[in-house]
Amino acid sequence: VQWGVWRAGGVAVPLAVSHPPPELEYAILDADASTVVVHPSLAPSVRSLLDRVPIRYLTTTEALAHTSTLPLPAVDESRRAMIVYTSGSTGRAKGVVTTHGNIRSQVESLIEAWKWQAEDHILQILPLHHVHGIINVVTCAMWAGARCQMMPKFDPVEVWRRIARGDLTVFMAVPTIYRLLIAGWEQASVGERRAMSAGCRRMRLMISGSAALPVGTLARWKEISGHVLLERYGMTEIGMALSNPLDGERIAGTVGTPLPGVDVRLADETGEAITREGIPGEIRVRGPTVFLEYWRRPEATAQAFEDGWFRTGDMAVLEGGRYRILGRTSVDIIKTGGFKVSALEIEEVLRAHPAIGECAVVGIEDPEWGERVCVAVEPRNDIELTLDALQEWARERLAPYKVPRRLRCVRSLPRNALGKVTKPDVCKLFSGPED
Ligand code: MLC
Ligand code: AMP
Repeated sequence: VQWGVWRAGGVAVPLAVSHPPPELEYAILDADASTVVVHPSLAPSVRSLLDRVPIRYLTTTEALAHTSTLPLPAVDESRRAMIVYTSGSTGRAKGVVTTHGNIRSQVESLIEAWKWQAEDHILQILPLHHVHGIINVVTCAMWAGARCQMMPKFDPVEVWRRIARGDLTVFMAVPTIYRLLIAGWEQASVGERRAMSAGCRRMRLMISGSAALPVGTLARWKEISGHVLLERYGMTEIGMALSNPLDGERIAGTVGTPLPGVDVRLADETGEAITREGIPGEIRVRGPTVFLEYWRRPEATAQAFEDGWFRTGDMAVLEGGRYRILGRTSVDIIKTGGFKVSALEIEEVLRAHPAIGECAVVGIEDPEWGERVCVAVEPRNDIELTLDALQEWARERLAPYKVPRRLRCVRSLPRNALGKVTKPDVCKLFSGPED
């Protein structure tokens, strides 16, 4: 569907199959979609959503049966190609617009750096509404003429079964997935383990990204698979920017050097470039891989750049010519299972709950998920609130990975002298044992 939309000169907006109706509706309306194409299995829920809005609706079966003889337009590289929705530190999710030229640059950079070939064979296990799955895996594979096998939902047992067959050459995942695969390997019998590890050894490349790869996960994966995971760093707005080398030493805890065609630098608070090693700064990125705009948000687009450089909001330091990520400039951005979520966006939705007076969402460090979404609540009118009830309510309104995993009810949230909630103190509320 995506490549058909592109050939017809349209803009493709990948949606998440896991999202509840309010999240889908937000993206469909915000993107000004003219047509929604859905697989028949998802048709009932999406159809009812579109009853209220005049949008053309097609199932994939209908789309395939539709044979048009209209001539295809010439598609200019500067034309908009894709909008991917991403959470930021302000307001609701923003649509990141990339042009055909941006996508070509992102893909060519990875094909060169990681030497994609037509003989490659990758298993696609990631969600398709984010760049890791849709650009790094699917688009790179198709561009290289490689084979891309789609797995609709990640399942560690099924992934290991496919790896053990021994015909995959490249694998890409987020750190949480490697953790889940390690747990799957450890539960297998000795014979199964041998076949699983042998399947890994037949691959030429295994990559981790989208969140910090814990050094322990890297070490354990090496014991199991024989691979030192290639860790790289990217973002929806810029595609991939930094990568450990394909050939040469991969250093644990670092994300390597700029990818081909990507300009990267560190900047201090005044925007001045930092050239000395060991001094922390914000990662800034420039070049043809960088997105065009946030859809219909010219102010947010303007604020995201300084002197032509995109401000990532990630802090890093240079060590021996390689970048080490230190964290983010905003406490309100949470990375959980490789998904970026906004604390402010979740708070806004939760405030509509009848038992919530005020709330504060934080990301609490977690060995498996990177961070877990946790919420501290001031109950409204002393109505009792349980985590189960809150989750059930939230699942109907928020993507599954935005649903809080822990809840603390407090008489009043920690605040500073100006009455502003202090998030570091909110984090401390979760330092005790789980409920
Ligand atoms: C799920 N669970 C979580 C959770 N998500 N617990 C805590 N935090 C989370 N975020 C729990 C559920 O409650 C459930 O528990 C169990 O895990 C299984 O739930 P699930 O919904 O079936 O999870 P699953 O589908 O297995 O999802 C896990 C995952 C997924 C790791 C496969 O998070 C994933 O696909 N992550 C990849 C995200 C990604 O592609 N990001 C790229 C963004 S682009 P119980 O107890 O009920 O069993 C980007 C740029 C770049 O970042 O650089 O790439
Ligand atoms: P997204 O906005 O969903 O595209 O997520 C991009 C963010 O993921 C970046 O801004 C980083 O915070 C984070 N990220 C991506 N790769 C890495 C990595 N290798 N190490 C640490 N953080 C990463």
